[in-house]
Amino acid sequence: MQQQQGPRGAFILFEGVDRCGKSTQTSLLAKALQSKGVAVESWNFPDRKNTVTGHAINEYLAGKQDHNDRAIHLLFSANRWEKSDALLRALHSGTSLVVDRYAYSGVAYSAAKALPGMDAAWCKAPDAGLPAPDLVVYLELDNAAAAARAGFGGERYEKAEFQDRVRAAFQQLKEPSWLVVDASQSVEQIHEQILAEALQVVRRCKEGQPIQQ
Ligand code: T5A
Ligand code: NA
Repeated sequence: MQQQQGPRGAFILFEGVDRCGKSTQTSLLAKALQSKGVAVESWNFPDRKNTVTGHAINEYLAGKQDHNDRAIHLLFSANRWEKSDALLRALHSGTSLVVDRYAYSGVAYSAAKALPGMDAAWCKAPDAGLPAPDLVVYLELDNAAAAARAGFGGERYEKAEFQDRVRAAFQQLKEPSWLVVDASQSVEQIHEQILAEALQVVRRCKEGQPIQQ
């Protein structure tokens, strides 16, 4: 597909296990970029509200509805595809997106189930071709630090043993280009490390760095 060139917004993604601080850092970064004159929106996946798949995903996560494991994996991926045109439109219109979870979560949480026939390669396949983030910020939080944070709610994946497997799955997915931040630091310390890098990425995208897939 012919890539549109020219100035555009940046796609900055936060990934990590539950309670690593994604929501906190997503909103801090969006506010900081905005205060520096960057047009920015905060998004999160799964989008439980504005999509056809969102309702089913919400019911599944809340434990109100069971689904075949492959089917729910494909629904999470479809949830990203449903938003992909709007995502590209936003970037090309010059709006940067600070996003809480995306395809790496999709693979890590499904692969962590360790089910036959659902290895990482199978899990990655339906996301192939999605617009790729310009920066992946991985908030690294070990078990002890995660356990010290506010208790898990009742959602499906919020169990310590499963989170360990998710963490291991993320380690397998990690790429050298990721910004890995020690998420046991203070909110402010974490934010400062991310902001510096994010500003550089925003500048490169403004200069027309093409969107990867
Ligand atoms: N999923 C998702 C899939 O299975 N497949 C997929 O394809 C996708 C996209 C979504 C669930 O769906 C799964 C993964 C998830 O299980 P969600 O609604 O996005 O769930 O929920 P989470 O992302 O897990 O959100 P959490 O609320 O668990 O965690 P956050 O956003 O990482 O953390 P945050 O910022 O809310 O902070 C958690 C707590 O820690 C404190 C905060 O105040 C809060 O109390 N905190 C800190 N405390 C000390 N030091 C710091 N530096 C702190 N930062 C935050
Ligand atoms: Na969150």
